[in-house]
Amino acid sequence: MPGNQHEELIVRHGGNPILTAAQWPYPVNTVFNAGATRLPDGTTLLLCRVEERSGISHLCAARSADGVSGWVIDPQPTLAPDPERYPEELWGIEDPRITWAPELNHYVVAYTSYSRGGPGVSLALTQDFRTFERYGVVMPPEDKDAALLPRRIGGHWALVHRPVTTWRGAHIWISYSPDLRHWGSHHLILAAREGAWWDANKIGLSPPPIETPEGWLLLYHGVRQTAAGCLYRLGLALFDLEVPERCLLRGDGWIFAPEESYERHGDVANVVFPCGYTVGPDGDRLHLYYGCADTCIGLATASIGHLLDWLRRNGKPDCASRR
Ligand code: BMA
Repeated sequence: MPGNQHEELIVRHGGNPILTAAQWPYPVNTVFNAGATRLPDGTTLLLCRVEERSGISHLCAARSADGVSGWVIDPQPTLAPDPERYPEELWGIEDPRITWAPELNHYVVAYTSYSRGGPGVSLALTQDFRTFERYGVVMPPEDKDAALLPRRIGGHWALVHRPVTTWRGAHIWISYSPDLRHWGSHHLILAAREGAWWDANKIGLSPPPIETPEGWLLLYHGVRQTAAGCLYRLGLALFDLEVPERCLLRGDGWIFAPEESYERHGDVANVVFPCGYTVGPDGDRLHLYYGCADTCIGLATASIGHLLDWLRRNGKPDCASRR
């Protein structure tokens, strides 16, 4: 392919952005970084991060029959910070990732709870996105970008997350738990690269891992720091289904990056940040919901088969790409 032509694996919806603050039934600053799921009746539910004009975020559900338009937005916050009972939510709750866990007959929402301690990972369980049972902080600060795998692995629940240390960058880890409350067996599963790489120094899980016959497909974001600010882009990696700490393949180049004006301009420029997806009835069509420049919500589609095919052609075992 000549010049700047690249395989377009992730295709933006022509009507983007599909959700903006202007559609909200109450005054807000911005809406972005939404978790997503398809409810049993086929409705697409987005659990949106809503930033108020205080800077504090809460979560608000938006429902649509076709996942594109006709959004019915809750008339008030669906899950608001509750710092009286959960002090870790003092400065708000952000960036939810939703996992349907059949064994629990509940959705498990992993979100960032933000307070004086820094951002940490909290869990809440729900069946209807109207009432929630909070489990509190499961990964203390600084940690975020977490999602639960939908089933136990070797008898334990698995949480992918992104702790930050002062030691050379922020990498993706996995931890295991018998009960969603007590976590251990921590493993680093994907490290940020170094130097000029697009995913140098800081990476994190984007939406929840996608289960495929070939492994857990992980869309992850890389944060490139430049003189003009940060650039958030997306890459792909594949992990073993039964030993998810084993990385099978990792792509070198990014596959999605801010290009459109609504991704390049906003409260935080140059950010594409998917926190959720739904899968079409064919089991292959991915509807990816992503925050654009921390200001609005976009939709893009991809084929899981094409993503896997790209990884087969462009990916390497991770040990080879660690440079
Ligand atoms: C990350 C998260 C996201 C946000 C992004 C860009 O650290 O906090 O919520 O979209 O920064 O500001």
